[in-house]
Amino acid sequence: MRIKSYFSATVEAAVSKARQELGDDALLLNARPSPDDALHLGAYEVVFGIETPVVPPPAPPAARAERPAAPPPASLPDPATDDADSLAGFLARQDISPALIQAIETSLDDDTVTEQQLIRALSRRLNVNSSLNGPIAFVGPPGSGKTTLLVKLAIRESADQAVTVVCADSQRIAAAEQLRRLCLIAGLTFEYAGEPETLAPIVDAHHAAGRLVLIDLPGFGPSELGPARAWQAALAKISSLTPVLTLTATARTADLRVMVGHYRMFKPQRLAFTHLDETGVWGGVYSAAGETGWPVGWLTTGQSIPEDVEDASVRRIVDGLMGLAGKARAAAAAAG
Ligand SMILES: Nc1nc2c(ncn2[C@@H]2O[C@H](COP(=O)(O)OP(=O)(O)OP(=O)(O)O)[C@@H](O)[C@H]2O)c(=O)[nH]1
Ligand SMILES: [Mg+2]
Repeated sequence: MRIKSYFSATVEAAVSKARQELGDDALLLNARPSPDDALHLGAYEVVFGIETPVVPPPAPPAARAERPAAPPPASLPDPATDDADSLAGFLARQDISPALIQAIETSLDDDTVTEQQLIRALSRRLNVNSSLNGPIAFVGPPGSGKTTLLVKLAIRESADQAVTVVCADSQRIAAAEQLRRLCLIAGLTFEYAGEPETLAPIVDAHHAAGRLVLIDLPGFGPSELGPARAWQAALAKISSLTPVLTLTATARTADLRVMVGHYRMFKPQRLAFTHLDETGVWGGVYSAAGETGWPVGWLTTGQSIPEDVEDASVRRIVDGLMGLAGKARAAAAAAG
């Protein structure tokens, strides 16, 4: 949604100016006396939102710690040509954390590791859980794809159970309004918790009515510890809550570890990874999941709502890690 302000001597005149330019579909978000520095433009300001494609706005550039470019999927170590370091080298090329590389090497304890042994060793450190029971809150860094994931799941799940989307946000009126519009279009029940103390009663009421409740929170930057604490305290009052830490798969393993540290205060019980369409390196996903032990719930692979989301599976993550998905595609393309 694009936001635009109009100023005039009266609210009515400002609204009519906006309607002339934007048409009847534009949404009135706010009307207020003009701030001091805009008084020369008119005594009143009205703020309108104009619908753009039905996806949330792009993340601010600083919000993600991305790799410069996604390297192609790493190939499996070839015992015939690689030296004794090849396993560690292969795992390091996938950006698996040094601690996990060491643990995996130790567990294999053999210089001649077969592909199946490696797959088993990698798989042992992963858990997955995509169940959608009880209230679920999506937490994570700004722009990590929380709202997009929530909407994808809400739409997909609404075929099987009643879903309520709760927007927990005391500041970003436009973001809340955009989510409300999305829910309206998708036929989902929408609730807005504008203050932390309103959140638990809203969630508990919808949960008690037998509905799946999905809670959208804003991302909190490093300087927003105050609001983050307030919302964390609000989440702590919700019974049977599952907080899902939503992270971008394009971030480096070391950066993901820092984000996990920041968001531990929300007591995440699961992980979700987004932007998998933008990287061939799965070491961040693997290391965050392997080091925390938190089950991975979902993987997202694009902006399309609701299509670009899949339930996580150990097989999918390990295949991604070993480049098997790419290999299988290449083999299929060559065959047909
Ligand atoms: N390519 C790609 N883009 C994605 C994916 N998931 C989300 N996006 C895009 O990333 C941007 C940010 O997504 P949001 O869902 O708004 O992120 P957010 O975490 O809710 O952002 P804040 O609420 O501002 O913290 C949007 O442009 C999304 O369309 C994905 O899996 N792949
Ligand atoms: Mg959001």
